[in-house]
Amino acid sequence: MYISIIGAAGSGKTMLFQALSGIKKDNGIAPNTIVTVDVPDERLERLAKTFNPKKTVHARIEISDTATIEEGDVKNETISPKAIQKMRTSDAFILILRHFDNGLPVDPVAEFGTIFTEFILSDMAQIEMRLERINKQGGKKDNTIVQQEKAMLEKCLAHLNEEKPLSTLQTLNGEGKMLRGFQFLSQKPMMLVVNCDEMTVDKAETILSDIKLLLPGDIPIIVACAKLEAELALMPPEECADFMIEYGIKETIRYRIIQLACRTLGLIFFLTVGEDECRAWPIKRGMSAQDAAGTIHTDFYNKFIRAETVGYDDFTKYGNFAECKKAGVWRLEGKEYVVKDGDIISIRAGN
Ligand SMILES: Nc1nc2c(ncn2[C@@H]2O[C@H](COP(=O)(O)OP(=O)(O)O)[C@@H](O)[C@H]2O)c(=O)[nH]1
Ligand SMILES: [Mg+2]
Repeated sequence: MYISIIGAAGSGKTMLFQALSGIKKDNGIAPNTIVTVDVPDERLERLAKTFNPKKTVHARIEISDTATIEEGDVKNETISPKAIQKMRTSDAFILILRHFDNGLPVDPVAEFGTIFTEFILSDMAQIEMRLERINKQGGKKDNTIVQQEKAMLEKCLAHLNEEKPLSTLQTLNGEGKMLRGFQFLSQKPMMLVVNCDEMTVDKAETILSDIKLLLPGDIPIIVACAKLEAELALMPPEECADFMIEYGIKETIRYRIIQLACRTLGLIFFLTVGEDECRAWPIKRGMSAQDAAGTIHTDFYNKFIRAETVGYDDFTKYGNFAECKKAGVWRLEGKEYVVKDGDIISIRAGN
C-alpha cells in the first residue's frame, strides 16, 4: 500500500513526512523518497511473545513526500511527469492543508479546491488524449472493447465536466476494472490533514468541526500540528509522554494516519505464526482465503487446498492450536472463505 503526501507549497508536506518517517528533513531526503512505516499491531506482538519467532514482520505502508501542486499546474504542465506518475500509482493521498500563518492568507478550503480542480483537469486531459487516439484509429479498430472503452470514457468526461470526482461515478459491470486501469487521480481515496500551528493545536476539535462544514463530507479529516509531530518523531522515547501531555497530543499523527489509512483503504490483517516468523498481512476486506493465500505466495494461490484458520480471540482464549482443535474453533476453510480481521491462518497447498 502506497500513499503519497501532496499539498500546496509550504503547507507542511515535508514536515509531515518527517513526522511519519522519523527521518529529519535536513538529512537531504530526496524528493519522492519512499519510506515504509510499520503498522502497529498488538495482536502480532502478543503472538510473537507466544511463539518467540526469529522474525516478527509487521504489515507496512509506504509513504512518500510526493508533490507540490499549485493552481494551473496541469494546464501549464508545471508538474513533472514523474510526480504525476507517482501520484497515479498511489493507493491513496494524504492532502495537507495549511492552517498556520506564514505571511500568506490562511485558506485551507481554497487549497483543497485548487488540488481537487487540478485532479479533475489532469483526469480530463488523460481521457481526451485517449479518446483522440481511439478516434484516430477510427474504423480500423472498430471492435466492441474499444467502443465500450470509448463510451465509458465519455461518461467519465461528462462526470468530470460537472466538477465531480471519478470516485463518485456509478460504474456498470466491467467498467470498474477498465476504469482502474487508468489510475485516475480523482478516483483515489483521500485523507485530509489540516496543519495548524503549535498555539492552536489545543483547539483542534473546534477547528475540525468548523472546517468539516466547508469540505466534502465523505473525506476523512485529521487536525494536527505537523511541526510538533515532527519534533515528537525525533525525540528519545522517554521524553515523548511529557511532550504529548504538554501539547495535548493524545495519539501521534503517525498512529492516527496509519489507522485512518487502513480504514480508508478498507484493509484488514490476517496473521501467520511459527518459530521462524510471525507476520501480519494486509488484505482488502472481503478477500477470499485463496486470494489471501496468493498475497503470501502465488504458489499458495495456484495450489491452494485449505486454509487452517483460528480467530485471534479464540487463539488467545485457548492458548494453543491443540486446545483450539479440542474446543472446535480451529477450522479448515475452503478457497471461498472470506478472511476476517485477525484470523490466524496456515495455508495448505499442493506441491
Ligand atoms: N507553525 C507551523 N509551521 C509549520 C508547520 N508545518 C510546517 N511549518 C512551516 O512551514 C514551512 C514549510 O514547511 P514544509 O514542510 O517544508 O512545507 P512543504 O513545502 O509543503 O514541504 C517550514 O518553514 C515549516 O517550519 C506547522 O505545523 N506549524
Ligand atoms: Mg517540501
